[in-house]
Amino acid sequence: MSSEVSNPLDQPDLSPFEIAREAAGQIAEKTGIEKHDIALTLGSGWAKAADLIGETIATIPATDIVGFSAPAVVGHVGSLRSVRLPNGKHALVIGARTHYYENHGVRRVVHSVRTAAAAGASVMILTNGAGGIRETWTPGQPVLISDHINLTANSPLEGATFIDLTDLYSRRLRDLAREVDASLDEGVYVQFRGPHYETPAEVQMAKTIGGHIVGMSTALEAIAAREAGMEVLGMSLITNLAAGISPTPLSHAEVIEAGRSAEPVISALLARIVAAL
Ligand code: 8IG
Repeated sequence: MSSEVSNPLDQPDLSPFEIAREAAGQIAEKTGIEKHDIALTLGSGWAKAADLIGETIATIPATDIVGFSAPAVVGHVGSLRSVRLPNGKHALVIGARTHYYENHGVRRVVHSVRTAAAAGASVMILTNGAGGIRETWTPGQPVLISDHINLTANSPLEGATFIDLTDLYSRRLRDLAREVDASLDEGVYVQFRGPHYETPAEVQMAKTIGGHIVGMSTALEAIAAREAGMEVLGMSLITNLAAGISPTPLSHAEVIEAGRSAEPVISALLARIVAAL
């Protein structure tokens, strides 16, 4: 049935870290850049930042690199880019996200993050499009992630790996982002499995337990980034008000359109933040 070739991450006896090191080696070979200092995962609405942060040295289809899966969503770009920043450092731009709702297992979800760490990145910038719970937020607004609540009932950590998640979303990086744009608000990101959006009752639950943003991607990735020793900056583009917060139903088309119209502004913002790192 499936035409997809086998992925070594699906073999439980192989180490996902070893596969990530192999992937990082392939990236170094194909880009000619031995070390990438920072990495960015660009979610819905953020893709243009790749063009603004520096000079693209190489673009590789993600599926040419071991462990990466083909993207599931039309409109998601499945590429990895090596970008030289104005300060001479190198950024690995990940335009290929595997979502938890794709049911390929959590190892595949966090492979790009582990690969970025193996490629040398000490800062991981995770961006996404998400729903907003705070009534004061409007579609098209970027917000910082201050913390998360992981409602996937899963973890990228295997075995008895106890990792501290205090200050997971680095205060230093959030402060730095606000030096670039003092108006940036922040909130707690709640990761649901998806791919359905929440019911209004689920959004009320998320609000009651302390959430401000609802999404389907970033919490699991952030945990893996912390395990790998990276400093994490999380940013959400509020593409829609969460179900029941807005009187109108959610539509994927509207979400895409909000992302498209906000893209130039938030991508320029992200480029300025990267320049300030
Ligand atoms: I874009 O309202 C986007 N992604 N869970 N809820 C969840 N994920 C999202 C939403 C949303 N909007």
